[in-house]
Amino acid sequence: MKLIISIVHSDDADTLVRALQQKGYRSTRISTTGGFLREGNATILIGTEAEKVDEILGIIQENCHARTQFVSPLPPVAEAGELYIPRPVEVQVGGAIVFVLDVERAERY
Ligand code: 2BA
Repeated sequence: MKLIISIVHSDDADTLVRALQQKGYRSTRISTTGGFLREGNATILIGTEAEKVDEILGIIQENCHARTQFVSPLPPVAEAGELYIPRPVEVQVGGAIVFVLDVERAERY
């Protein structure tokens, strides 16, 4: 048994969960926040048999898209009279960050 943890853009999460459901895969969506951008994203947990992992990774890849976002860096400590003009920095986010973990035991009561 494996646990797939996938961090995706909030806008892709519903489509991904629906696509998984259509193929018969159960999932759980958690609302999370990225440490760098400090913006909302979504973490999708999928418990599955080891032989299904590749198909699920394919579904994630199909439904999650990379995006470019701009971050405004924090202003440095400025001397009196200095003018700081922030220049947004471009970062590429996603499509999806995926971790595949071994599950020692899974039960459903
Ligand atoms: P954030 O931490 O908000 O990061 C958003 C994007 O900012 C990242 O996209 C990356 O392109 C950039 N970035 C992150 N840290 C950076 C840094 N120290 N310097 C420069 N640029 C940086 P992704 O790599 O696609 O990550 C998307 C989201 O996936 C992340 O949102 C975070 O929530 C999660 N994530 C990524 N790598 C992770 C990891 N190793 N462990 C746990 N969560 C991770």
